[in-house]
Amino acid sequence: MTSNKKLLNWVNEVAALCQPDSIYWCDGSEAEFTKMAELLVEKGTFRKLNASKRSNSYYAVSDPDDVARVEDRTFICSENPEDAGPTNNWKDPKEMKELLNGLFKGCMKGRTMYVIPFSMGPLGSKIAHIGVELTDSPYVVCNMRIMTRIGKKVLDVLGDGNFVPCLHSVGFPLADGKADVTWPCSKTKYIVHFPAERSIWSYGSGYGGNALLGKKCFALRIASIMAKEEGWLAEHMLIVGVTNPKGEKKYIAAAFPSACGKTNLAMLTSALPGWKVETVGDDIAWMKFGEDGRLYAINPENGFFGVAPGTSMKTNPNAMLSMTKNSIFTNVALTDDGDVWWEGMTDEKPKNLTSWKKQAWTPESTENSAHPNSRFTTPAEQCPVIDPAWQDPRGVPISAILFGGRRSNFVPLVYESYNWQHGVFIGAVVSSETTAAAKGEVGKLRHDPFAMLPFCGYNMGDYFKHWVNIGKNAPNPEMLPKIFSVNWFRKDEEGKFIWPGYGENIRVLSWIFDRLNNENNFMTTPIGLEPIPNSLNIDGLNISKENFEKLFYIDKEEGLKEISETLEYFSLFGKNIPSELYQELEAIQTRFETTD
Ligand code: TSX
Ligand code: MN
Repeated sequence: MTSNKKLLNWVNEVAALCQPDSIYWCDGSEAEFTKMAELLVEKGTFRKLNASKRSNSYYAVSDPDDVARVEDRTFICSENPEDAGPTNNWKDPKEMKELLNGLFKGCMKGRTMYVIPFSMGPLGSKIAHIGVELTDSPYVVCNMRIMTRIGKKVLDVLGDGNFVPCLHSVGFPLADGKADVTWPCSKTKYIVHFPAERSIWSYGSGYGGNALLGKKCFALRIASIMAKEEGWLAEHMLIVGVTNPKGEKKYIAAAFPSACGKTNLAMLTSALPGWKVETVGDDIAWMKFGEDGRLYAINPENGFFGVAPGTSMKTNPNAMLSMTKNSIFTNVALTDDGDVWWEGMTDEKPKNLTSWKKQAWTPESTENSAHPNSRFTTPAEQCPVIDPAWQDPRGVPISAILFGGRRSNFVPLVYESYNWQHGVFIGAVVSSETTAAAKGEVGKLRHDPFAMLPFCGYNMGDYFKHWVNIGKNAPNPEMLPKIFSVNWFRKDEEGKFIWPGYGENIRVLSWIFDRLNNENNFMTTPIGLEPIPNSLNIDGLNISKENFEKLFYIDKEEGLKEISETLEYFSLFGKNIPSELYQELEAIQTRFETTD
């Protein structure tokens, strides 16, 4: 299948270490997917869903201890601990290799080792990169076939070229006749990145971002390191195309922390007539300067791995319509007629369900029927509003970058940065209130710079510097995207959301669109450029004048408090924080002190 020496040698080395019973090279065909899915049905991992409800779709539940990314078990093993920085776990690469070699020794006994060549990005795109995942999990193979482009066609493009080696094991060997379980995994978990050799080793988990190594491990952590070294950007961003009633189209990238509705914004149904939003990607953007000096973005993924609860025909009809076939559902609930359900899918709850914990469930049950982090895996091409250019190898030209979080106060509905460097500051100070979807206290403000906190593969201070440098080294500074901050989540005194959000967010996108055409629809404030009165279209919205003003009100006292808190946060990164960010902080302070 390949004569790539590095690949053949590595597969042999890993086989000698992990001792699988057999090795299987994935060709990526439909027939192969079907065979693998049937194998998983036989093992009891998959259940085929009712084909008259959802054709060619499968249902899985995980071990209750293997339901989410394990950030405390995630490591960046750079030579120098400072290169991992204060926001990552670090261990000496030699020590870590020794530890992992111990764990991986014989870990695939009694299993097949699958070789999955995959491309992050359209095959042959100059912005795309190739990886190869070795895994003992057929569940991973099925999900990788939806989430990335896999198989023979990737080996053809790879030729003798280089790739990112991604080694994965569920850490549950079947030695000496040990019986398998429906969701094999291990209590011991390690998600490890080696920046020097650009490789990934993942042990003990079969779930999502821990196991589908093309996504968070490669396309964000390793790619962010490659991007810094090579002068491009690997970001936790959705990409959308927005068309106005005149038929003008612009592409926008946007970074939001988890549970802020990235997938919903990526597939937004416009509440304003004549406006249209189309999806390029919902999670990751790789961006490089084109020959014309503009920043071009690709979605390195091939599918959506979305959080199911809260997704409905009301909140995101395009996501619901995407997953009607050829999809995998993990940790949602199962209906009596062999379909899936989750909290928030319908107003009325089904009378009987089997919960993700395999227990009988009724509306009277106190526990959720679906795990809060339960997921759908579905092909991007099935999205009814997928953008015509979503697979364009050149990428799409980005005109604006949005940063947002969940903030009940202080941060206005929308404002624009004064310039690129100020925009980098806005990205660096993103913080978001925690939700019930994650462990820990609810409603607590957490910093999540650029929504990259768990995903930056190097020192976050150096990452800020890289963003500053992208602006300084831009081939044509005039062509840089404009940078905006958005916040759908501001609340009134009664704790109610002021802004209706969802499809109405097109009103904010339309104001941004006009700014991109250099319309004079803004006024200056200490923190940035806000819409002038009447420039944001709220026709037909049931929102009082006072509440509308509250959406944009900037309190000086709160502002000064934010500044001192930000100073404290920056000090965490010591000398790695670029001086440019301190300049921006000072400029904001001065603007606050000179306005009343
Ligand atoms: O995704 C969301 N978006 C972006 C949509 C394109 N959510 C869900 C966040 C959790 C994933 C939102 N929640 C948004 C939003 O814009 N806004 C809100 C807050 C909100 C919630 C409920 C209402 C209004 C606002 N309900 C009613 O007004 C009836
Ligand atoms: Mn994400």
